[in-house]
Amino acid sequence: MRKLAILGLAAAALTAGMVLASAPGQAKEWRGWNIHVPDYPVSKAMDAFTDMLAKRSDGRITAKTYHSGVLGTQPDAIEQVRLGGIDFGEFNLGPMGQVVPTADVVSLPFIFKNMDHMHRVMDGPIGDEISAAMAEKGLVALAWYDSGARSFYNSKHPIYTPADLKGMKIRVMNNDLFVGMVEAMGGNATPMAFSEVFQSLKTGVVDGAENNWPSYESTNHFEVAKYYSDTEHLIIPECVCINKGLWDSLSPADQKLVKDAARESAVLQRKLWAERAEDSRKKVEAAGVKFNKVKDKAMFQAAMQPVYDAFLKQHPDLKKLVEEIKATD
Ligand code: GTR
Repeated sequence: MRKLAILGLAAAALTAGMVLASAPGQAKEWRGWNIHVPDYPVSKAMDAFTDMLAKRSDGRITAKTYHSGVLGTQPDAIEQVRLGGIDFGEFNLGPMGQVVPTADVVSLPFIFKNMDHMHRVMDGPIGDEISAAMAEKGLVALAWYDSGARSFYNSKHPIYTPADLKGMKIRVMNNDLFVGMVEAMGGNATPMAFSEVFQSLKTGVVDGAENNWPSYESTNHFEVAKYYSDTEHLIIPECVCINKGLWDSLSPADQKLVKDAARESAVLQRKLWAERAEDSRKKVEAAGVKFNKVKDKAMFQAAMQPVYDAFLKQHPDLKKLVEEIKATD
C-alpha cells in the first residue's frame, strides 16, 4: 500500500515536471531528488539552496527538491540525474561508487580518521579529483554535505568485536564494497533500498543495518533494532550534484551563482548536521536504545584488509588516491 502511494506520488511528480518542461515561454523548474524527510539537515539545506537560487537570479532559476525519496531509490536517482530525467540531487557517495569507481575511495572502511580529516580531504585536491571523475559520468558535484559516521545496529545483541556479527543478516547500501565489508566481518550482507529497511528489520528479513545517528532516528529503525554499537566504520561524504548537460547550458555567471549557493547551503548543512547528530542520539537513548562503545576498533580495522586488497586489485589505478587520503594530515 505504502509503496503504491509512493509510486503514485513519484508519478505525479514526474507528470508535474513534464508539464512544466513543456509550458511555452516559461523557464522549466529544476527538480531535485532527496531521500530524507523534510526536517532532516540535508532537506533544510537543500531548501535553503533552492531559495537562494530563486532570490539571487530574480526568479530566472527556480528549483524544487522532492524530499522523502518520492522520486525513486538512490541508485535510480543517480542514473536519472546523469541522464537529465531529474535535474539535481543530494547523494551519498556510497551508492555513487557503483557508477563512479573513483568515488569508492571514500567508501573504504576506516579510510578517514574522523570527520575533520574527511573535510580536509574533500575540501582539497582529492575532492576535486573525485568531482572530475563524477563529471565524466555526467554529474557535476557542487558541494559536499556531511553524513557523520556509520555504525552497526541490530535487534539481537551488542557488537563488541567482528565475531559478534557472525551469521547476522545486515542490510547495506547498494555497493559491492559494503557487501565485502560485512562479509569480511563474518556477517551476511543484504543490499537493499533505504525505504525497505524498517519493514525488513521489523519482520526479521534482516537482523541489523548500519547508519549514522540521524538516519537511525529519522527512519525509526531504533524502534525495531535497539542495539547500537559505535563501530564508526564508514565516514562517507555526500554531494549536491547537478546534471552535466544542464550545468553546461548555464552562463558562467549563473554557474557561479549556482555553485556559490550550493557551497553556502553546505555550510548550513554541516552546522545543522552537528546539532541533529546530538539531538538524534539523545532522542533514541531516551527511547531505550542500548548503546555500547567499541573499545578495540583496531580489530575491525584489521578485519578490513581483504576489502582493501580486493578493491586495489580491481582498481590498481586508485592506489595512489587511497595512499594520498591516508597521508593527508
Ligand atoms: C543515509 C544517507 C542516505 C542513504 C542512507 C542509506 O545516511 O544520508 O543518502 O544512503 O543512509 O543507508 O541508504
